[in-house]
Amino acid sequence: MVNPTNQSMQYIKRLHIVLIKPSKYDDDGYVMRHFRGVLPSNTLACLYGLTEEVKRGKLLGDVEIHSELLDEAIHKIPVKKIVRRNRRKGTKVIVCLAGVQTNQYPRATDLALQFREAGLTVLIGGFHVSGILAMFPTIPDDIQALMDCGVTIVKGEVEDHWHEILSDACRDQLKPMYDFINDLPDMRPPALPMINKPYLRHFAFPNFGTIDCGRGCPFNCTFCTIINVQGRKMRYRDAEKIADTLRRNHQAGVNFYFFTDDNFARNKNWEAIFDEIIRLRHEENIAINFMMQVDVLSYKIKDFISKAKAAGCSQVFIGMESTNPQNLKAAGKTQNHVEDFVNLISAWHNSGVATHVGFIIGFPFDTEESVHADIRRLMREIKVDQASFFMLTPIPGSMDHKKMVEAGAYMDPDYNTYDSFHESMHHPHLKAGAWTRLYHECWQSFYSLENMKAILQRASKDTYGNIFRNFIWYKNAALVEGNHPMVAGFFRVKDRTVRRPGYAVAGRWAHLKMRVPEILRYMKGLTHLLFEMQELWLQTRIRSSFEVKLVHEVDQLKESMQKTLTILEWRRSAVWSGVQTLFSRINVFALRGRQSRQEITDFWQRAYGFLKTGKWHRISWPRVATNLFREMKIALHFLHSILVQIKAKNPLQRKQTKPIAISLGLPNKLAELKSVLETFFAELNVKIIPTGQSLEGLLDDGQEFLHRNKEKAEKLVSTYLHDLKGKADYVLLPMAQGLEQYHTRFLTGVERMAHGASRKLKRLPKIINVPLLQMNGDTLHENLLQLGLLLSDDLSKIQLACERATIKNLS
Ligand code: B12
Ligand code: SF4
Repeated sequence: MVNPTNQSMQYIKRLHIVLIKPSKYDDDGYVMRHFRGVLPSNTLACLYGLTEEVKRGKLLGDVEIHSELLDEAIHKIPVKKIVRRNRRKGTKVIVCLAGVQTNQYPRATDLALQFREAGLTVLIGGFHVSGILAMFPTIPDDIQALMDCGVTIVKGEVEDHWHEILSDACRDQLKPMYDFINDLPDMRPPALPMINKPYLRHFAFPNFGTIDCGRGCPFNCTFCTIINVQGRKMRYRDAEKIADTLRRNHQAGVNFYFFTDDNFARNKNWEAIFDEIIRLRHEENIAINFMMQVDVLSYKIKDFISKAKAAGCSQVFIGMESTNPQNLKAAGKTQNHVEDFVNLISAWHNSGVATHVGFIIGFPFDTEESVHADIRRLMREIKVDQASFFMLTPIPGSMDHKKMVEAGAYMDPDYNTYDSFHESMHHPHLKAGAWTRLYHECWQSFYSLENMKAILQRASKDTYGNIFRNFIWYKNAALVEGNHPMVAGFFRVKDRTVRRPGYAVAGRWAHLKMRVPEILRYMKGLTHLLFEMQELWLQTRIRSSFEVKLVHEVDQLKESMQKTLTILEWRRSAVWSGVQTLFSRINVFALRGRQSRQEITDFWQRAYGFLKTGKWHRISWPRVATNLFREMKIALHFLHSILVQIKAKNPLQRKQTKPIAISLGLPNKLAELKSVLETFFAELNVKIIPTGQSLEGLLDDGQEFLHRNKEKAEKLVSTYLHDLKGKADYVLLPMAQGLEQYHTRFLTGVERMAHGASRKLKRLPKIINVPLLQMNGDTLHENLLQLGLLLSDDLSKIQLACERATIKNLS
């Protein structure tokens, strides 16, 4: 082994910190790597943030600091290039193997040894070394062997010590081990995780960032390592600092987050954090969305769900683990009460937040039958939107692992299998192999077409896109690629030359012969998945707002038959709807209510059968052409819906709120409605733009003015709308008191002028002509309801908005 280059600090001009998050080996000894990843590493973001802080504070004097983030799940580690860089005069490279989990430890060890052989400074940290060293008084042989080779082990969190470690590294005075496990940092002062744009570009959604807003968990689950590494005392970050980071990241296009706290519901600062995020949304128009991990009791915390939703939470991951109370008791998960599960899921669901549960297979009381029954319960009774399945694993750092070591129980000596989708120990009721099969069956049943359909049919407009997107990710990972979604990405890459020691490196030709059929199989799987997802989408897709509104308008029409004032309007809207329906009929590109692609699939199967048996003359070629056209249509609509869902998450590309302009030139009586409307719009997440007094003249003189000064009126309307161009999607023109008899004609006049103006100006705000006449009672409620239908497709939101607006302001 070569000694580290003996440069003393004064000769070091440049320090290159290479932060590497190692991957793991697959069952054939290839490194698990994907063309595009799904989740960026928060450990890398944390260490990058801390490094930039050292740099900014010049804590290493004049040494130039460069950092590089490499995530082996998506990057090939350029070992030779890194080594070459270390040879440059005045440059020192330190390799930090970061956030190493147990299943990544074998790969991390191999990388560490390669870099050490080349004489580089190497450090290794993360949950494996921290966990195992926290639980046992002696250093395990494999870690000792690494230390003997000159690798520095970092046990615990480094927020308060990063600059010391770097300075020791620069002086070649690194200790064999740094132990901070009993010195848990206060999370308020240190720098926050920082995004690195070039790194994020390697992910399917580059607008995705991570932040740990807190660490620790007060509970005591026996399979968990968190409590033994990050402690049971909750620590949290400062709400304002989080808001600053979100603001900065938003400018860089990052607006979707995974808050990686193991249990956000126990973060003592949750309310301040949510309040800050809500403030950002409303006061600075910085709207972010996020997912987070919470516990089963989260739904009982006052205001937690409503504030989470208001802050932009779109999905929660809940450690449900099992629906068998005996299992939960055995795992020390005593806070999970099975009788809470239904209430928990419906509480989040009713708020429009998708629920994703973690479910562990292989607890002591699990049998094949009981697990199948549990999954059925999960799907039919508890009705979760998504589930991730894991095989129980004795992870070093957990109480389970410690007890098994002490009892001398069997555990797989290869840590590479400790990834929660391999059997790494024996099970009392599940035989080797049967356990893995059962685990795969859980994925298959939960992600069956029927269950996905049931889930999407009960999803709201808020959650549909998110759940649908996750289904694609999960099905692709678990059932097409055969991996756990949490280690998967898009399109597996296998580097021929980088293989686990003990596995032969295949020649180019042999590698190609292996890879080509593999890729073809993958493509076939992907095509099946695409058709299945199209079918799912056709059967469950959220109808266009036009379709939804039409149904509601017809219902409302029946109710408003007695109301002379609105009847004309409803009639007009029904005629307009008719025109739109007619248009969709003659539009050959419209999907026109297609509910399934089954008929097309059957046709292709029959045609393929004829082709295979040489009866090609029996194929109807005109139908081939029609079906090809239909395929293209479905594919385009499907693609469009996916793109819309992706775009909808990015406020840089699409506004999150629907601004609405309200003419403030209202007669006094209607001005009193302002506060009612404000509450109403706030619930609907619609922003109001005050529009000045420009239409006052029109409204004061009403109908007469339109006739007498047509030209002037037209000009007024046109300027008014032109001012709003690009600022508002709608203009609300509440009617003046006393002008009831002119209402419809007046609005028709204004609308006609707006149409005239819109021909010249293109894409002007739409005028809403729901009359807001009465200040009290049911009429206001009804009118608000009508207005809500025009502005939102979410019925539950509309109802809530109506209730709040009327009850709060009129009582
Ligand atoms: C988020 C997360 C994920 C994300 C992915 C990561 C991401 N997007 O950031 C997802 C959901 C994909 C995931 C998946 C899995 N995860 Co996970 N995950 C976490 C979680 C909740 C947070 C990670 C994090 O950001 N921590 C904050 C960082 C800053 O902490 P840290 O990594 O420990 O780093 C600090 C120190 O350790 C130190 N440090 C770390 N490395 C280095 C290196 C050097 C040189 C130095 C000086 C310091 C240093 O400095 C950091 C700052 O103080 C942790 C639990 C936890 N609380 O950490 C589990 C955890 C890491 N995951 C775990 C596991 C087991 C998995 C899975 C195998 C399956 C599963 N059961 O969930 C998969 C494997 C996927 C994979 N290959 O990564 C275990 C790992 C235990 C172990 N010993 O192996 C943990 C601890 C949770 C647990 N169940 O006990 N995970
Ligand atoms: S609730 Fe989750 S984070 Fe907390 S101890 Fe249990 S498994 Fe660990």
